[in-house]
Amino acid sequence: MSGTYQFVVVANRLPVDAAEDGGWTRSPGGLVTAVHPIVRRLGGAWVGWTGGADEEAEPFDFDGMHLHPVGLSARDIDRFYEGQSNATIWPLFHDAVEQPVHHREWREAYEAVNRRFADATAALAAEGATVWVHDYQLMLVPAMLREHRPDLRIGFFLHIPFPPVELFMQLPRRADLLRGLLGADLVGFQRPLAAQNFLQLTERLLGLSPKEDRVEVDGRTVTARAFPISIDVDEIEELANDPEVREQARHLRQELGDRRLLLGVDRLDYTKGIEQRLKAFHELLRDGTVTNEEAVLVQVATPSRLRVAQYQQLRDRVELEVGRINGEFGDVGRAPVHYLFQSRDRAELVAMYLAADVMVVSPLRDGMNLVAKEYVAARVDDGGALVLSEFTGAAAELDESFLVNPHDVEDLKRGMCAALAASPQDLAGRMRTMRAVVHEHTVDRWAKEFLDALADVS
Ligand code: ADQ
Repeated sequence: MSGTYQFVVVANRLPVDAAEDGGWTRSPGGLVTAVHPIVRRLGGAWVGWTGGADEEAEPFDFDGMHLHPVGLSARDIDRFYEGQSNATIWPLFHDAVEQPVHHREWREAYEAVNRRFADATAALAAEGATVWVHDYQLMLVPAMLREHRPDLRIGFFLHIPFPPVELFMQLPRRADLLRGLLGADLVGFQRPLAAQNFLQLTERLLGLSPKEDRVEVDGRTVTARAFPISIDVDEIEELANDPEVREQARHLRQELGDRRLLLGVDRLDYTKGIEQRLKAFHELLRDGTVTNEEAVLVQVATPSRLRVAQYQQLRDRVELEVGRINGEFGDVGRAPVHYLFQSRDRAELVAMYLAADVMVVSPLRDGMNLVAKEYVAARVDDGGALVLSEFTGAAAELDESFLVNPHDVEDLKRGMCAALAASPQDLAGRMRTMRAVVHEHTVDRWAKEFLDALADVS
């Protein structure tokens, strides 16, 4: 059975959020911003979950896209989303910085939900259509789709890192997952090393013979290549030039007095190195390298995956550490750490980026990290300093930042101090170079390069 859509995007979430008036609004975020115009231009469809439990929403049209919801029950959310996706695959693919948890029922739910996504997609896609599947929640979809619809051109993009062979080998039913990805014609990764890991694994696990960026499987060729994702630079720059946003940034600086502002902005996730950042700042205060009169750390942490045990424990540890630092070094009306367990809108984020002297991005492992790129795009004044973990995909492009190893607190402290001590001329030079990189490589270009390559390889 085939449908009528020539282009179908398949992602865990639909590109919309439920609005208060019962309707829908477009979700924020680079992926949606980049892919929406393409889907709209091609009159395409998007298959994904609405984010609610047990929802049997009917397909609907939104801003030129046909949206096809896949309903998840409370049990699916528990096992497929919070379990297999976020407590097994997510930690394992991030260097196992938290212990991955393995459960048979989770794997079964993952397979069943992937099957539902694949079936919905197979029914929507026209003969010979292009399908673009996204991310670690849906790694079985390419093979499931190809089984029914060998006529389709299938691309897959992984937003998170792909682990080294030895780590991937820990996964129960690991070959199934690998075969799932091999259903695609083109498998895209953030970094070349991830593509290499994937190709090596096809040799080690399935006895295939990868050559350069390709591997032959079942008489087909699968290409694996890096397509580093980026951001909507124009959107960030527009906000950064908006007089209201600039006023907000000035106001923020005034509120904090003449202290230097260090900033962290992340989902509250153990891969983001928030604890390491706090520890480094704590030690700088303890050593007397910085004082509460001189510097302040603002940490914005978006609530994320709150029902997963590892995230609840992380929240407790982070809040304990913030309390400790403020208790030890704070004063009435002057706390060294301002911790916001909140999501902020884009304009407010950009105002914070503009106000920050030092942006600290310290993940233990991160596929790309868009916050680092957003900070650079926001600094239309060429000001500010970026401290960036070597373990992010972004580090390969933003090598004029202060690169640090966040596993080594001493090195993180060194990076933060170097950024605080650097001269304005040095910082402006670095920022100009990084801004040129981000300008050159936008999220539109990323989407175009992936889709052009998909058209070429298949
Ligand atoms: P994430 O792990 O979610 O993405 P990141 O790339 O930093 O991480 O993107 C986060 C986005 O959320 C940014 O656009 C940021 O502005 C926004 N955000 C973060 N904290 C916020 C807050 N408190 N309030 C409002 N907005 C906030 C995954 C991978 C990354 C990869 C992306 C895209 O883990 O490695 O870069 O997908 O592929």
